[in-house]
Amino acid sequence: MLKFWKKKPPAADQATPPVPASVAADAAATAPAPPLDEAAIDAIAGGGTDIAGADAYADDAGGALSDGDPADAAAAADEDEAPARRSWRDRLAGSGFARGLASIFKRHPLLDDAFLDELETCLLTADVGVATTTDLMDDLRRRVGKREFADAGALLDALRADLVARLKPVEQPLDVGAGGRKPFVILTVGVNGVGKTTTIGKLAHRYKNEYRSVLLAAGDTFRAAAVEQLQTWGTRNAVSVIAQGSGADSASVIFDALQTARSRGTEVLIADTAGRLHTQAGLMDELAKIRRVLGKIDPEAPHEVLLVIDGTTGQNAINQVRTFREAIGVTGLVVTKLDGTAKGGVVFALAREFGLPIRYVGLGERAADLRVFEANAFVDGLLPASLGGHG
Ligand SMILES: Nc1nc2c(ncn2[C@@H]2O[C@H](COP(=O)(O)OP(=O)(O)OP(=O)(O)O)[C@@H](O)[C@H]2O)c(=O)[nH]1
Ligand SMILES: [Mg+2]
Repeated sequence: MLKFWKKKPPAADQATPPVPASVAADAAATAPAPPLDEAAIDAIAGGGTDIAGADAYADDAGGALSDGDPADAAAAADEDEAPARRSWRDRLAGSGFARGLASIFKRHPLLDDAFLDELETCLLTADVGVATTTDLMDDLRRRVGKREFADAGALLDALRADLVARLKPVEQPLDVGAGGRKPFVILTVGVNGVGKTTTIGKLAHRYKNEYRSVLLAAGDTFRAAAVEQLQTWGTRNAVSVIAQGSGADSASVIFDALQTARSRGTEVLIADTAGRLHTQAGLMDELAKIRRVLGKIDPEAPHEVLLVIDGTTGQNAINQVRTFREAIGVTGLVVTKLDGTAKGGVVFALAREFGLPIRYVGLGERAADLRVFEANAFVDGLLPASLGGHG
């Protein structure tokens, strides 16, 4: 558990270390612009200077249609109701949470105290949170007392409906075409190892499938391998990656990328950042700097700050949201690794505590495993109606 703690976190308040020569050479070939300090960025933002070497980038916009309605068709095919639902179920059925629930319904055909107690324990163990679990169980116990449910199937229906109702308010998909912003800038943030870079790769894949032009910014200048990891996703999806060489400053990489995206008319810019803990004041300050610097080109950028949460994290996710919200503001969440975890209940805890939109969830490591969050499909994946002997 708590995978992100396993990675050795970078020393607190440390300045960005230089990138090794091999990566630097690779990155420099892609984007030779030198690191910028904020004064230089001010000068550039004011003067509208073009970035040196921007022409050298491969043109990912080739063939991309800004107003392409075929995108809807492709997206619709991808999100087609029945297969999408099956896929949620396939992915979530193996999770510890879903298996725990399935086992309770199988072993307790009668709605007795043992059944209710086990259900309560399962919800708590899965990190649904004490407050939500108490609400849910008080309601179910009251209704069982009034003999409202004929059998476990009827109770399951009520539980499913209640869970969906709790998640519906945070089912707010991200519309990167909204407001005609070009580019729509997404900044991804989160603690170490939660799945930021992987999520960016998956998003690039998704938006390309919607015939949008996409550019990625390698704003994680902290770990050399991070640039390579993003470049691999870029190559896989035929999307350019803006990176800088040795000693790069994260804000300047993302600033460069925004300038490039503007000059190319790119529709979506997604920026990676280094994983950071709330105790690393220097790294948290860096996020504020990124926001300031982007604001010099587009006062509304970033248009979306996506906080990526590891679904196996448990209640610690609540602290993470709080900290990042204070440091940079968060407009949407991505909950990853919901496949195979016993802790997927954190989604309910997050919904209750913050009401922040859950934009996407990660149901596996492949590009297609990032799903737009849907309350119905999520609950159906955890608790199929068939568990209660129905349908
Ligand atoms: N099973 C599963 N694994 C995932 C998912 N999303 C990401 N991962 C895996 O989680 C690990 C960490 O992912 P990264 O994308 O490198 O995480 P990160 O937040 O960028 O990490 P840092 O840059 O080190 O902070 C990788 O092995 C990913 O394949 C998911 O939805 N399901
Ligand atoms: Mg990363």
